[in-house]
Amino acid sequence: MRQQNMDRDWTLTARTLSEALPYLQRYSGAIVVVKFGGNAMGGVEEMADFARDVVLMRQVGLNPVVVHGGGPMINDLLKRLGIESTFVRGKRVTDKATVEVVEMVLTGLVNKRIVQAIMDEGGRAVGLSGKDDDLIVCEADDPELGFVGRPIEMNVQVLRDLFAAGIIPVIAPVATGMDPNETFNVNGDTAAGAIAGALKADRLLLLTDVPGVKNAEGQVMTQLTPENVRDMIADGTIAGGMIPKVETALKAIEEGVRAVVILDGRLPNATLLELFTDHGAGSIIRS
Ligand code: X2W
Repeated sequence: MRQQNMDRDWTLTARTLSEALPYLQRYSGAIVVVKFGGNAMGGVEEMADFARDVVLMRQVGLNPVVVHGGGPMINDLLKRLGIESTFVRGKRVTDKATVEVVEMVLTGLVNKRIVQAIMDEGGRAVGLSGKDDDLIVCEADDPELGFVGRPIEMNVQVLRDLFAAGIIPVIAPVATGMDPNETFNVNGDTAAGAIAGALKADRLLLLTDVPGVKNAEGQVMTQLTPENVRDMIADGTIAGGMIPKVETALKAIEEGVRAVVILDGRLPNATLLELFTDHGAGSIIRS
């Protein structure tokens, strides 16, 4: 319906769309893996905003893949069940009882919430875990961590089949092992990196709750090479929770991902800002 609404600069809306054309052309057919972390999810509104951006990506000819986390949601249920949980080097120590809760929360609650949000925005989404079609096969990462998996074999054909059908895959980071009945808990960033690497994705977007990779002065570095990142790890500028993220980025680039972006998923339209504007968002890492 035509509106004479003067509250908003509609000319600007039209110009923004027009300015996005070169980006839309550049990314046509591109594979973009988006890691949506539990801390970036926020409430119902933030989830709907994220879903709308992913549906828009698909609508303009990209092939988005969502790989999600859900650490805070796993913590909630473990707490309600009275199961203690600890982390070693950013990964959850996962015993038999814990891995059952992880699988229930990630492949059930969180995965279906995201699928539903994408459907509500008019897209088509199918939820999978690493077990479906043997998408992610793992071995134990470290005996100290129990059932935490490190991906050793990826079977991404199912994702290509979904792209061809116009369907957005939504992946929970739970994997199968070499032995029957094995279940592994995989760090969400690790799973997203392995999927992006196996697909040789054009972009891996790691949505988190910090603005990007910071230098020693605390400023966000907008562009980094893998060499810069290695130097910043060696001299201690990159520390703590950012280390697993940048290590995932380096590995993904080695495997053939063109660029990895670490950005704040709580920013409105974070993914669109990164993909379709001159402004960009967060820190881009590429050779
Ligand atoms: C994670 C999987 C979920 C995740 C966990 O159990 O919390 C390991 O630590 P976020 O929200 O992205 O942190 N797995 C091995 O990665 O969630």
